Amino acid sequence: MNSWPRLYAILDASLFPRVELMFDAAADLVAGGITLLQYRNKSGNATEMLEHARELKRRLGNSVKLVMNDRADLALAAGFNGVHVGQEDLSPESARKVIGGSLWLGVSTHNMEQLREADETSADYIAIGPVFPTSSKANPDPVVGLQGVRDARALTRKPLVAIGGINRVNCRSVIEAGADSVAVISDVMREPRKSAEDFLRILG
Ligand code: TZP
Ligand code: MG
Repeated sequence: MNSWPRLYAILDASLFPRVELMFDAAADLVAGGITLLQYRNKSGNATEMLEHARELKRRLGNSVKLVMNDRADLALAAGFNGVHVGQEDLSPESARKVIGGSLWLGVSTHNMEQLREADETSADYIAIGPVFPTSSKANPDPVVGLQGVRDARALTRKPLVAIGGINRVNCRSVIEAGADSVAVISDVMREPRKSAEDFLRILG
């Protein structure tokens, strides 16, 4: 990818009462211009996650880059483009051993100490957040605010993805604070195609 996408949509399986609705939402996001999509499933088992992931890959093909949340093994098995690990998942270097050199590795951080540490790893991008209050994550860390994004920007040259409570109203301020990209769950899920189009227009 030449430049890191401004909008990183996260497809959270828990938001869909039926899996077909999740696949529809994913297709709508891509129709709205999404080029980077993460599959996140905090309650599914490996079988279900792999099934969903393979189906996403089958339906969306190469029109979007796909990233698996938490599970390096499933990213590889599903033919995804990358994996995203948090502070309680495999360490970045262990995840890297699983996925090898060519898949992307993203790492979540929630404060400057974690960010500095992630910057020393082979991570391809670093996420910082929650920037604003969020209801999409259980037990979120304290919000870092726009100042947290500015501080993070000063500490890494890797692509910086801001996450948490980002919507169409505040996304511009997050990019202006130094993020390369905004990762969004709730504000791209209500009306996926339209919100993706809105975000991309606003982020220009
Ligand atoms: N990590 C930090 S905040 C968050 C995650 C997964 C949730 C982001 O969701 P939303 O709905 O965009 O606030
Ligand atoms: Mg995780």
